Amino acid sequence: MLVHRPEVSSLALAFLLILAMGMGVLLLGPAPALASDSCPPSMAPIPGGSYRIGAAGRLPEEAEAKAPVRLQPFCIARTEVTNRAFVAFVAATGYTTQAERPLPQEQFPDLSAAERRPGSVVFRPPSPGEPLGELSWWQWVPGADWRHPEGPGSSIDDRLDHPVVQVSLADAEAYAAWAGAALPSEAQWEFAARGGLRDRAFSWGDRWRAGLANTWQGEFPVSNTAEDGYLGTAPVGSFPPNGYGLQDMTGNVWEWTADWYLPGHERLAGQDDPLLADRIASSDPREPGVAKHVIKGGSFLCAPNFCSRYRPAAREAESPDTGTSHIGFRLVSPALTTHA
Ligand SMILES: [Ca+2]
Repeated sequence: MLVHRPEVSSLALAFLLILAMGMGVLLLGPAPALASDSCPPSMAPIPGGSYRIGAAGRLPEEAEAKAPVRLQPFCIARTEVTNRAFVAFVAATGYTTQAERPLPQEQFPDLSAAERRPGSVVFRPPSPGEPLGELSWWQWVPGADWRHPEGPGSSIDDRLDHPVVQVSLADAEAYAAWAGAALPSEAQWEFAARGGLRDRAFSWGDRWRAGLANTWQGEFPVSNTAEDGYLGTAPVGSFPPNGYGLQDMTGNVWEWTADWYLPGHERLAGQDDPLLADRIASSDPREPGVAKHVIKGGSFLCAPNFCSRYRPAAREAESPDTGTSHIGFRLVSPALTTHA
Protein backbone atom coordinates (compact mmCIF):
# COMPACT_ATOMS: atom_id res chain seq x y z
CA MET A 1 0.00 0.00 0.00
CA LEU A 2 1.48 3.30 -1.05
CA VAL A 3 0.29 6.53 0.41
CA HIS A 4 0.86 10.12 -0.61
CA ARG A 5 3.08 11.65 2.01
CA PRO A 6 3.96 15.22 1.10
CA GLU A 7 6.12 15.55 4.18
CA VAL A 8 8.48 12.66 3.48
CA SER A 9 12.00 13.43 2.43
CA SER A 10 13.40 13.13 -1.07
CA LEU A 11 15.50 10.20 0.11
CA ALA A 12 12.45 8.40 1.43
CA LEU A 13 10.59 9.09 -1.80
CA ALA A 14 13.46 7.73 -3.82
CA PHE A 15 13.42 4.61 -1.67
CA LEU A 16 9.68 4.19 -2.18
CA LEU A 17 10.07 4.64 -5.93
CA ILE A 18 12.77 2.01 -6.15
CA LEU A 19 10.79 -0.34 -3.93
CA ALA A 20 7.63 0.07 -5.98
CA MET A 21 9.44 -0.37 -9.27
CA GLY A 22 10.90 -3.54 -7.90
CA MET A 23 7.39 -4.73 -7.10
CA GLY A 24 6.26 -4.03 -10.65
CA VAL A 25 3.90 -1.26 -9.57
CA LEU A 26 3.53 1.76 -11.81
CA LEU A 27 4.71 4.67 -9.79
CA LEU A 28 4.11 8.05 -9.90
CA GLY A 29 5.80 11.30 -9.34
CA PRO A 30 6.28 12.73 -5.87
CA ALA A 31 3.45 15.01 -4.89
CA PRO A 32 4.27 18.68 -4.39
CA ALA A 33 3.93 19.78 -0.79
CA LEU A 34 0.84 21.80 -0.01
CA ALA A 35 0.74 24.36 2.76
CA SER A 36 -1.92 23.75 5.38
CA ASP A 37 -3.45 27.18 4.70
CA SER A 38 -3.72 26.53 0.98
CA CYS A 39 -7.43 25.79 1.14
CA PRO A 40 -10.57 27.30 2.66
CA PRO A 41 -11.51 25.66 5.99
CA SER A 42 -14.35 23.73 4.38
CA MET A 43 -11.94 22.14 1.93
CA ALA A 44 -9.09 19.68 2.25
CA PRO A 45 -5.76 20.12 0.48
CA ILE A 46 -5.04 17.40 -2.08
CA PRO A 47 -1.35 17.20 -2.87
CA GLY A 48 -1.60 16.38 -6.54
CA GLY A 49 0.59 13.85 -8.27
CA SER A 50 -0.04 11.27 -10.92
CA TYR A 51 -2.00 8.05 -11.12
CA ARG A 52 -3.70 5.71 -13.49
CA ILE A 53 -7.33 6.77 -13.54
CA GLY A 54 -9.78 3.87 -13.61
CA ALA A 55 -9.41 0.25 -12.57
CA ALA A 56 -8.28 -2.93 -14.24
CA GLY A 57 -10.50 -6.00 -14.28
CA ARG A 58 -13.64 -4.23 -13.16
CA LEU A 59 -16.51 -2.81 -15.20
CA PRO A 60 -15.71 -2.04 -18.85
CA GLU A 61 -16.57 1.65 -18.63
CA GLU A 62 -14.00 2.21 -15.88
CA ALA A 63 -11.12 0.52 -17.72
CA GLU A 64 -7.82 1.85 -16.47
CA ALA A 65 -5.95 4.43 -18.58
CA LYS A 66 -2.81 3.06 -20.22
CA ALA A 67 -0.79 6.07 -19.10
CA PRO A 68 -1.06 8.03 -15.85
CA VAL A 69 -2.69 11.41 -15.60
CA ARG A 70 -1.01 14.20 -13.64
CA LEU A 71 -2.77 16.60 -11.32
CA GLN A 72 -1.72 19.90 -9.80
CA PRO A 73 -2.51 20.34 -6.11
CA PHE A 74 -6.10 21.38 -5.49
CA CYS A 75 -8.66 21.85 -2.74
CA ILE A 76 -11.84 19.79 -2.49
CA ALA A 77 -14.79 20.17 -0.16
CA ARG A 78 -14.76 17.82 2.80
CA THR A 79 -18.48 17.18 2.34
CA GLU A 80 -21.21 17.31 -0.25
CA VAL A 81 -23.13 20.59 -0.63
CA THR A 82 -25.99 20.57 1.86
CA ASN A 83 -29.59 21.68 1.63
CA ARG A 84 -28.72 24.39 4.16
CA ALA A 85 -26.02 25.76 1.86
CA PHE A 86 -28.32 25.58 -1.14
CA VAL A 87 -31.00 27.51 0.78
CA ALA A 88 -28.42 30.28 1.28
CA PHE A 89 -27.53 30.25 -2.41
CA VAL A 90 -31.16 30.53 -3.52
CA ALA A 91 -31.87 33.22 -0.92
CA ALA A 92 -28.91 35.27 -2.18
CA THR A 93 -29.52 34.85 -5.89
CA GLY A 94 -33.19 34.00 -6.43
CA TYR A 95 -32.01 31.07 -8.54
CA THR A 96 -34.65 28.70 -9.86
CA THR A 97 -33.48 25.14 -10.45
CA GLN A 98 -34.19 23.21 -13.59
CA ALA A 99 -36.71 20.93 -11.88
CA GLU A 100 -38.71 23.99 -10.80
CA ARG A 101 -39.20 25.13 -14.40
CA PRO A 102 -41.57 23.63 -16.99
CA LEU A 103 -39.95 21.32 -19.53
CA PRO A 104 -39.01 23.41 -22.59
CA GLN A 105 -41.63 23.10 -25.35
CA GLU A 106 -38.97 23.17 -28.07
CA GLN A 107 -37.26 20.20 -26.44
CA PHE A 108 -40.50 18.28 -25.83
CA PRO A 109 -42.85 19.35 -28.66
CA ASP A 110 -45.03 16.26 -28.32
CA LEU A 111 -45.90 16.84 -24.67
CA SER A 112 -48.89 18.87 -23.53
CA ALA A 113 -48.47 21.79 -21.15
CA ALA A 114 -49.71 19.56 -18.33
CA GLU A 115 -47.14 16.93 -19.19
CA ARG A 116 -44.40 19.57 -19.23
CA ARG A 117 -45.12 20.66 -15.66
CA PRO A 118 -42.05 21.10 -13.46
CA GLY A 119 -40.90 17.89 -11.84
CA SER A 120 -38.10 15.43 -11.52
CA VAL A 121 -37.19 11.79 -11.22
CA VAL A 122 -37.74 10.03 -7.90
CA PHE A 123 -36.82 6.59 -6.62
CA ARG A 124 -39.95 4.63 -5.81
CA PRO A 125 -39.50 1.29 -4.04
CA PRO A 126 -41.57 -1.36 -5.80
CA SER A 127 -44.52 -2.82 -3.93
CA PRO A 128 -44.20 -6.43 -2.74
CA GLY A 129 -44.85 -8.78 -5.64
CA GLU A 130 -44.72 -6.02 -8.26
CA PRO A 131 -42.97 -7.15 -11.47
CA LEU A 132 -39.57 -5.51 -11.77
CA GLY A 133 -38.94 -4.02 -15.17
CA GLU A 134 -35.81 -2.30 -16.33
CA LEU A 135 -35.36 0.65 -13.98
CA SER A 136 -39.04 0.49 -13.04
CA TRP A 137 -38.19 2.05 -9.71
CA TRP A 138 -37.61 5.47 -11.24
CA GLN A 139 -40.68 7.64 -11.60
CA TRP A 140 -41.24 11.11 -13.05
CA VAL A 141 -42.98 13.06 -10.28
CA PRO A 142 -44.49 16.49 -11.00
CA GLY A 143 -43.54 18.83 -8.18
CA ALA A 144 -40.38 16.97 -7.22
CA ASP A 145 -37.50 19.41 -6.78
CA TRP A 146 -34.69 20.13 -4.34
CA ARG A 147 -37.09 21.45 -1.68
CA HIS A 148 -39.37 18.42 -2.21
CA PRO A 149 -36.97 15.60 -3.07
CA GLU A 150 -39.66 12.90 -3.32
CA GLY A 151 -42.36 15.23 -4.67
CA PRO A 152 -45.22 17.22 -3.09
CA GLY A 153 -45.59 16.32 0.56
CA SER A 154 -41.88 15.69 1.04
CA SER A 155 -39.65 18.34 2.56
CA ILE A 156 -36.07 19.19 3.46
CA ASP A 157 -37.09 20.83 6.74
CA ASP A 158 -35.58 17.95 8.73
CA ARG A 159 -32.80 17.38 6.19
CA LEU A 160 -30.97 20.69 6.14
CA ASP A 161 -27.64 18.98 6.76
CA HIS A 162 -28.27 16.31 4.14
CA PRO A 163 -26.81 16.70 0.65
CA VAL A 164 -28.95 18.71 -1.73
CA VAL A 165 -30.46 16.50 -4.45
CA GLN A 166 -32.71 17.04 -7.47
CA VAL A 167 -30.12 19.39 -8.94
CA SER A 168 -29.13 19.29 -12.59
CA LEU A 169 -25.62 19.87 -13.83
CA ALA A 170 -26.50 23.49 -14.65
CA ASP A 171 -27.85 23.96 -11.12
CA ALA A 172 -24.65 22.59 -9.62
CA GLU A 173 -22.55 24.82 -11.89
CA ALA A 174 -24.62 27.87 -10.91
CA TYR A 175 -24.05 27.14 -7.23
CA ALA A 176 -20.34 26.63 -7.83
CA ALA A 177 -20.04 29.95 -9.68
CA TRP A 178 -21.82 31.74 -6.84
CA ALA A 179 -19.48 30.11 -4.34
CA GLY A 180 -16.41 31.09 -6.36
CA ALA A 181 -15.52 27.46 -6.90
CA ALA A 182 -16.01 24.74 -9.51
CA LEU A 183 -17.08 21.16 -9.96
CA PRO A 184 -14.24 18.64 -9.76
CA SER A 185 -12.98 16.98 -12.89
CA GLU A 186 -13.41 13.24 -12.86
CA ALA A 187 -9.64 12.86 -12.49
CA GLN A 188 -9.60 15.16 -9.47
CA TRP A 189 -12.62 13.49 -7.94
CA GLU A 190 -11.24 9.97 -8.27
CA PHE A 191 -7.78 10.95 -7.04
CA ALA A 192 -9.33 12.60 -3.98
CA ALA A 193 -11.65 9.65 -3.34
CA ARG A 194 -8.69 7.29 -3.19
CA GLY A 195 -7.56 9.12 -0.08
CA GLY A 196 -3.88 8.62 -0.83
CA LEU A 197 -4.15 4.87 -1.43
CA ARG A 198 -2.91 3.29 -4.64
CA ASP A 199 -4.81 0.71 -6.65
CA ARG A 200 -7.26 -0.13 -3.90
CA ALA A 201 -10.86 -1.07 -4.64
CA PHE A 202 -12.43 1.17 -2.01
CA SER A 203 -11.58 4.47 -0.38
CA TRP A 204 -10.29 2.58 2.66
CA GLY A 205 -8.70 -0.54 1.16
CA ASP A 206 -9.55 -3.64 -0.83
CA ARG A 207 -12.27 -5.18 1.31
CA TRP A 208 -15.84 -3.96 1.47
CA ARG A 209 -16.72 -2.94 5.00
CA ALA A 210 -20.32 -2.19 5.90
CA GLY A 211 -20.81 0.85 8.07
CA LEU A 212 -18.16 3.00 6.41
CA ALA A 213 -20.57 4.57 3.94
CA ASN A 214 -24.26 5.16 3.35
CA THR A 215 -25.25 2.47 0.86
CA TRP A 216 -28.09 -0.05 0.52
CA GLN A 217 -28.15 -3.18 2.63
CA GLY A 218 -30.51 -5.93 1.54
CA GLU A 219 -31.79 -6.99 -1.86
CA PHE A 220 -32.19 -3.94 -4.09
CA PRO A 221 -34.81 -2.63 -4.84
CA VAL A 222 -37.23 -4.57 -2.68
CA SER A 223 -35.57 -4.79 0.73
CA ASN A 224 -33.63 -1.97 2.38
CA THR A 225 -32.62 -3.06 5.85
CA ALA A 226 -30.82 0.24 6.55
CA GLU A 227 -28.27 -1.46 8.76
CA ASP A 228 -26.09 1.60 8.27
CA GLY A 229 -28.78 3.73 9.88
CA TYR A 230 -30.18 5.42 6.80
CA LEU A 231 -32.91 4.43 4.34
CA GLY A 232 -32.24 7.48 2.20
CA THR A 233 -29.68 10.28 2.35
CA ALA A 234 -27.69 10.83 5.55
CA PRO A 235 -26.48 14.13 7.00
CA VAL A 236 -23.15 14.89 5.33
CA GLY A 237 -20.21 13.74 7.39
CA SER A 238 -22.07 10.91 9.13
CA PHE A 239 -19.49 8.33 8.06
CA PRO A 240 -15.72 8.18 8.60
CA PRO A 241 -13.45 10.32 6.40
CA ASN A 242 -10.98 8.86 3.95
CA GLY A 243 -7.25 9.45 4.13
CA TYR A 244 -7.62 13.01 2.87
CA GLY A 245 -10.32 13.86 5.40
CA LEU A 246 -13.15 13.68 2.85
CA GLN A 247 -16.53 12.28 3.82
CA ASP A 248 -19.16 10.55 1.71
CA MET A 249 -16.85 10.03 -1.27
CA THR A 250 -18.41 6.58 -1.04
CA GLY A 251 -22.20 6.40 -1.13
CA ASN A 252 -24.77 8.86 0.23
CA VAL A 253 -25.35 10.60 -3.13
CA TRP A 254 -23.75 10.43 -6.54
CA GLU A 255 -21.78 13.57 -7.35
CA TRP A 256 -21.64 15.55 -10.58
CA THR A 257 -18.24 16.04 -12.15
CA ALA A 258 -17.15 18.49 -14.83
CA ASP A 259 -16.38 15.79 -17.41
CA TRP A 260 -18.53 14.62 -20.29
CA TYR A 261 -18.87 10.85 -20.38
CA LEU A 262 -17.09 8.34 -22.56
CA PRO A 263 -16.56 4.67 -21.68
CA GLY A 264 -12.98 4.14 -20.52
CA HIS A 265 -10.30 6.75 -19.98
CA GLU A 266 -8.06 6.69 -23.01
CA ARG A 267 -8.97 10.25 -23.97
CA LEU A 268 -7.41 11.38 -20.67
CA ALA A 269 -4.35 9.12 -20.57
CA GLY A 270 -1.02 10.85 -20.16
CA GLN A 271 -2.52 14.33 -19.78
CA ASP A 272 -1.98 17.08 -17.22
CA ASP A 273 -5.12 18.02 -15.28
CA PRO A 274 -7.30 16.26 -17.83
CA LEU A 275 -10.91 17.17 -18.48
CA LEU A 276 -13.23 15.86 -21.16
CA ALA A 277 -14.86 19.19 -21.88
CA ASP A 278 -16.18 18.39 -25.34
CA ARG A 279 -19.91 17.65 -25.33
CA ILE A 280 -19.71 16.37 -28.89
CA ALA A 281 -17.24 13.72 -27.79
CA SER A 282 -19.65 12.27 -25.22
CA SER A 283 -21.09 8.87 -25.94
CA ASP A 284 -22.93 6.24 -23.93
CA PRO A 285 -23.43 2.97 -25.84
CA ARG A 286 -26.50 2.26 -23.73
CA GLU A 287 -28.19 5.42 -25.02
CA PRO A 288 -26.59 6.50 -28.30
CA GLY A 289 -26.94 10.12 -29.26
CA VAL A 290 -27.42 11.42 -25.72
CA ALA A 291 -24.50 13.45 -24.34
CA LYS A 292 -24.00 12.72 -20.65
CA HIS A 293 -21.82 13.80 -17.77
CA VAL A 294 -19.81 11.61 -15.42
CA ILE A 295 -21.15 11.11 -11.92
CA LYS A 296 -19.08 9.44 -9.22
CA GLY A 297 -19.29 7.81 -5.82
CA GLY A 298 -22.47 5.75 -5.81
CA SER A 299 -25.40 6.49 -3.54
CA PHE A 300 -27.65 5.21 -0.78
CA LEU A 301 -29.28 3.11 -3.52
CA CYS A 302 -26.14 1.15 -4.40
CA ALA A 303 -26.21 -2.45 -3.19
CA PRO A 304 -23.97 -5.43 -3.85
CA ASN A 305 -26.64 -6.95 -6.13
CA PHE A 306 -27.21 -3.76 -8.11
CA CYS A 307 -25.02 -0.79 -9.01
CA SER A 308 -22.27 -1.56 -6.49
CA ARG A 309 -20.48 1.46 -7.90
CA TYR A 310 -19.30 2.72 -4.53
CA ARG A 311 -15.64 2.58 -5.49
CA PRO A 312 -13.35 5.48 -6.45
CA ALA A 313 -12.86 4.12 -9.98
CA ALA A 314 -16.54 3.39 -10.58
CA ARG A 315 -18.59 5.84 -12.63
CA GLU A 316 -21.94 6.37 -14.22
CA ALA A 317 -23.28 8.48 -17.06
CA GLU A 318 -26.10 10.93 -16.42
CA SER A 319 -28.00 13.27 -18.69
CA PRO A 320 -26.99 16.76 -17.54
CA ASP A 321 -30.57 18.00 -17.28
CA THR A 322 -31.64 15.11 -15.06
CA GLY A 323 -31.44 15.70 -11.36
CA THR A 324 -32.70 12.81 -9.28
CA SER A 325 -33.30 12.00 -5.64
CA HIS A 326 -29.80 10.51 -5.34
CA ILE A 327 -27.48 12.94 -7.16
CA GLY A 328 -25.73 15.89 -5.51
CA PHE A 329 -22.28 17.45 -5.80
CA ARG A 330 -19.26 18.94 -4.04
CA LEU A 331 -16.86 21.74 -4.98
CA VAL A 332 -13.19 22.18 -5.76
CA SER A 333 -10.97 25.24 -5.95
CA PRO A 334 -7.33 25.79 -6.88
CA ALA A 335 -4.82 25.57 -4.06
CA LEU A 336 -3.87 29.09 -3.00
CA THR A 337 -0.22 28.51 -2.17
CA THR A 338 2.34 25.76 -2.45
CA HIS A 339 5.86 25.47 -1.18
CA ALA A 340 8.72 23.29 -2.15
CA1 LIG B 1 -28.26 3.29 3.84
